[in-house]
Amino acid sequence: MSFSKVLVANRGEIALRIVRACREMGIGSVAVFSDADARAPHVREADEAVNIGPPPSAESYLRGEKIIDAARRAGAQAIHPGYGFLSEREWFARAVRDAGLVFIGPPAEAIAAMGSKTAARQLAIGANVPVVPGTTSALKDSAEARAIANEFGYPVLLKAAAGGGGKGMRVVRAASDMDSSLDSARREAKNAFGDDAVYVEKYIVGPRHVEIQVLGDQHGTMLSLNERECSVQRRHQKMIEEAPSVAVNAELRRAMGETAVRAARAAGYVNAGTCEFLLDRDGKFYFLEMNTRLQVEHPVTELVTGIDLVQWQIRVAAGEKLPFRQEEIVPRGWAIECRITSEDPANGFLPSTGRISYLHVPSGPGVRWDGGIESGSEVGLFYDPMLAKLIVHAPTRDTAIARMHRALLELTIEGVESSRDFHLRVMEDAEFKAGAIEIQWLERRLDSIVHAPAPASTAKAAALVGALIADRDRRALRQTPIGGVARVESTQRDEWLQAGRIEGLR
Ligand code: MV4
Repeated sequence: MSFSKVLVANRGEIALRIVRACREMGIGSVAVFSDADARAPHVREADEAVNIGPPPSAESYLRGEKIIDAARRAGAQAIHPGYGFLSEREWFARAVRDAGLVFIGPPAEAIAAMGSKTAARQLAIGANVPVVPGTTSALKDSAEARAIANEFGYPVLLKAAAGGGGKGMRVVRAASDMDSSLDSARREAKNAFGDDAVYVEKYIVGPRHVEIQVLGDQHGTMLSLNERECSVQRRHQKMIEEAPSVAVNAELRRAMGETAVRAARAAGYVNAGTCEFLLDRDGKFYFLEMNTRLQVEHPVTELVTGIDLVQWQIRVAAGEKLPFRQEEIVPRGWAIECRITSEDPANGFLPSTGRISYLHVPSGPGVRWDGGIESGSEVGLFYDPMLAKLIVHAPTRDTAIARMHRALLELTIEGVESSRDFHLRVMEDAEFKAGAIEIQWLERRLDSIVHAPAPASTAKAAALVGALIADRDRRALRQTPIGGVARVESTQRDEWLQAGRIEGLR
């Protein structure tokens, strides 16, 4: 059994990713779109499209009942939620099922089981999955918090029970700070989640964020598709992900994979999911939470395992059996992903808006572009600033970094600021190249990375195109050894390339 038509309840690059999977599988696709997305690539590439309302998400992409209605009318048998929006709403998974449709994701019960962080910790402990030392129920007051903190010592971390994404989290370094920290954690948790329940954990210093992709079918198979290294993040937004992780050897990979599979099984999990871990400096790992959806960074896993996660999500949702054995799933080569966002790194990553006046997408060996934009796209403030993901695959980490650097040099985005130059600087960074990264690395190094000598901005190159090229030409000629070839710095080449493309456009 397979589906003949799937509705894609999302937008941007992930909607297009799912439409592409459907097309390769001979499955019809139905896009949904807000008024702001009428001309978006995900709409054009789908077989059919249904308008679901005005630009604000609350009036369009979050309107579950409208989306289910659109699926019914279009004759789709299943709904793929992508990530974000409705993907981890228990009520939506349930409503899809109650409408006689298939939710391409885990059962509503599994979403619920992992939704509360304290419940997920209890479930993990019951499944013999290591968690950070701490409580599994909400704190009564700061006296209780201090008593517990005394047991395993400071610093400790207060976390929102309903939390995720770092909201309602406070590091407490001394007993004297407990009162005020607990107050502010509760306030933030109440605001963000409508629930002020807070619990306490030992604070792990300098860990990496390593997550395990799992994939399960409806017949009892649950596989680990191994790890992703996601430590390069800023304010809980991942910027760069890779697979495998330099910190994980075959033995640790097996141990973390078996642990993730146990956690997933304990939650009654089916379909694709991710167990997040902290990996400390001693190689000890602790389960944090499970993301009950397809993740942004799934392509790095696809490239090193050769398994198309979106296609297998669809197949297992239709009842197919996974044909892989755990022993066959061995990482091949190295994959890196850079999230290309419409943010201005030089300006505190301020979101940038406007019309993409020019887009040149990298290509060549080992390069994958998962994008949701094209020349002419309007970038507004209604949705997430991620425009595209640039993903590379190469035999080793060093060659993957070189390949990503090369691909980023090929990328030109005109009309909005983007994170491109930031990613170029990271690929040139000695610590990044050495793999010496942990969850605080980027925030510690951000200033030096953003203010590293960068290629002149594309806009400047465009404005100065004539004089610039003449000037550079003269300099290059001066640098030419007699009888030799001028050596051209990559930043110079970058300016020329970009200026040339823009000039060609005129
Ligand atoms: C932690 C931690 C250190 N010790 N728990 C951040 C969001 C939530 N998913 C869990 N988080 C953390 N929990 C203990 N006991 C550090 C973080 C953390 C973090 C984790 C993963 C990825 C990025 C992070 C950035 C800052 C803090």
